[in-house]
Amino acid sequence: MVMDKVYLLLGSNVGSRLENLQQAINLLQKSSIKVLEISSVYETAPWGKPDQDWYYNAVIAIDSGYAPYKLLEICLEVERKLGRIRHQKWGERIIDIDLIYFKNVIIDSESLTLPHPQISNRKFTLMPLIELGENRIHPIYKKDQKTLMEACDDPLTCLLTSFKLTNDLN
Ligand code: PH2
Ligand code: MG
Ligand code: MG
Repeated sequence: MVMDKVYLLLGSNVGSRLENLQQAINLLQKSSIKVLEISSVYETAPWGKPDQDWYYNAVIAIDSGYAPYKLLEICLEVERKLGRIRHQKWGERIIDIDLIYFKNVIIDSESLTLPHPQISNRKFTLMPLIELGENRIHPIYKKDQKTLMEACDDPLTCLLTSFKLTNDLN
């Protein structure tokens, strides 16, 4: 059932953006994370800090036996392996892997907030998310993804591309 899934948002706006997203999927799978579904890739205007290049964003649904903090650690490790250096909040990045939903878990701690606190403010998150499950209910707002999208006033462009990401490691 869709509520049992874990959703990650991938983003890149530095270097070979498509390749960076694919490498992130490959490395997650090498860390024993099963990638079940992959959304389309969107080319998206930078949110939060306009003077940077456009992003490629995609959402993946995964099946991980890991608990939330362990999964977070693995995502950060994959970001490091791909050469991410943290400069500025909302600034440019080779790769960003964010936990969006972890089943129906709600956490609000220093290092992790679940669901991701910005879901309902970002079209670049909602558009790929809707592809993988528009009926999924946000455990705090109690609204489905389509309703969140209709209420979202993010004006930034989100272009559907025809690029494909794969979970096939060969
Ligand atoms: N990530 C950010 C800041 N701004 N803008 C877009 N379009 N896509 C992102 O993934 C993104 C962003 C911080 O994580
Ligand atoms: Mg992010
Ligand atoms: Mg992040």
